[in-house]
Amino acid sequence: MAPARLPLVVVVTAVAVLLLAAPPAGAALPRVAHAPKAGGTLAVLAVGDWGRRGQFNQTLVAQQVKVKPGVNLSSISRTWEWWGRSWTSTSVISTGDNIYDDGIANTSDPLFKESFSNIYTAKSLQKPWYLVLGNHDYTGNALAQIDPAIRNVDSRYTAIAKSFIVNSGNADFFLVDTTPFILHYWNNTKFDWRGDLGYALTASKAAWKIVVGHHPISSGCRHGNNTELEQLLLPVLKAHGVDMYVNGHDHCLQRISSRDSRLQFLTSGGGSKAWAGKFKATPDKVEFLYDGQGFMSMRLSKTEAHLAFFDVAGNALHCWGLTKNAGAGR
Ligand SMILES: *[C@@H]1O[C@H](CO)[C@@H](O)[C@H](O)[C@H]1NC(C)=O
Ligand SMILES: *[C@@H]1O[C@H](CO)[C@@H](O)[C@H](O)[C@H]1NC(C)=O
Ligand SMILES: *[C@@H]1O[C@H](CO)[C@@H](O)[C@H](O)[C@H]1NC(C)=O
Ligand SMILES: *[C@@H]1O[C@H](CO)[C@@H](O)[C@H](O)[C@H]1NC(C)=O
Ligand SMILES: CC(=O)N[C@H]1CO[C@H](CO)[C@@H](O)[C@@H]1O
Repeated sequence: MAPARLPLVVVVTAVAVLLLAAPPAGAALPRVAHAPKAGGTLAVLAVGDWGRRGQFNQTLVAQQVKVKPGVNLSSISRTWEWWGRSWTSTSVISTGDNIYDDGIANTSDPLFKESFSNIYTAKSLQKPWYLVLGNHDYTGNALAQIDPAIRNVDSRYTAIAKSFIVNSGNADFFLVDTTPFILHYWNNTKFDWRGDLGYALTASKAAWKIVVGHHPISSGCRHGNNTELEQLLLPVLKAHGVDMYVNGHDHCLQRISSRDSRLQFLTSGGGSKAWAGKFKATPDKVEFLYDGQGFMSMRLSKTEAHLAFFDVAGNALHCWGLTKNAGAGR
């Protein structure tokens, strides 16, 4: 059996190498440079599935960020003490479904201010927001959200393209547009950015490689794992040693360890409406799952990542650490 199979394996490997080594198919993914102060630890918040004019506890989640300096994490673990004391985010990541139910109609749509500018008023949120689009953004005018004119309305709103990279010193964030890969929504291979992503991941020198997309790959919440992304995106992430895949779409907070790679699947989709009360099985290891609202924070030094999920009351629900050498949770 083995010898008969060999030629096929060789061919497949050759094709894979070719694909990975090939220059990007289209234009390379656009980039934003956002490094913290020299030597500084990177502190990033991630929230998803939020824009509902403050309803469904969107406002509560937005306000909890404000009280973070008072959060006492030492009751959870000593490791977290330094983390709790020096809370300052350098940026915010949005995992998509930014504006419900149908995105915005144009860059002057009042819904944008009602669901974004007027809600995220906390001082710690007056930072660049890097956003991916979700399926609900697509049912409106998706292009309006990536139009530079949107920054005349609110200068924080940084979605410079459907897929782009944020170079942030200790970490590179690869924001990718998953909706075109979901057959249910769209079916057009001209939006296949996987070659560009693979190329950029190969070139990345950052300690942490973090890919952000709207749809989950592996999930125990309502939508479950996603066949298209498991087939199309997951192999690229594994081949390039990506540390974390951060997504929304499922309105929950969730950490899952990949069954066969270093990848952590992190869902931060609790920006407003939650409590779906529906769960799916995933073959990966569910480390933590909270069905309600909240957000995620990450602090990244070159060798350590400290992450936590918070609920609407500002409670730290689940904290964990990753180290670069061990490459696994502690
Ligand atoms: C909002 O949060 C409060 C406090 O946790 C909770 O009692 C309420 O059910 C939440 N509302 C919604 C719509 O989820
Ligand atoms: C934080 O929690 C720890 C452990 O419960 C406690 O000893 C400490 O006094 C608390 N600190 C503050 C500022 O509340
Ligand atoms: C933008 O969208 C809003 C909401 O649909 C609409 O009221 C307004 O007329 C639109 N503005 C322009 C310039 O098209
Ligand atoms: C997507 O497009 C391909 C190629 O045109 C076609 O074979 C396939 O059936 C389409 N899938 C859906 C779900 O429309
Ligand atoms: C595409 C895929 O692998 N889906 C899996 C999601 O998880 C369930 C439960 O383990 C599997 O049955 C599916 O095959």
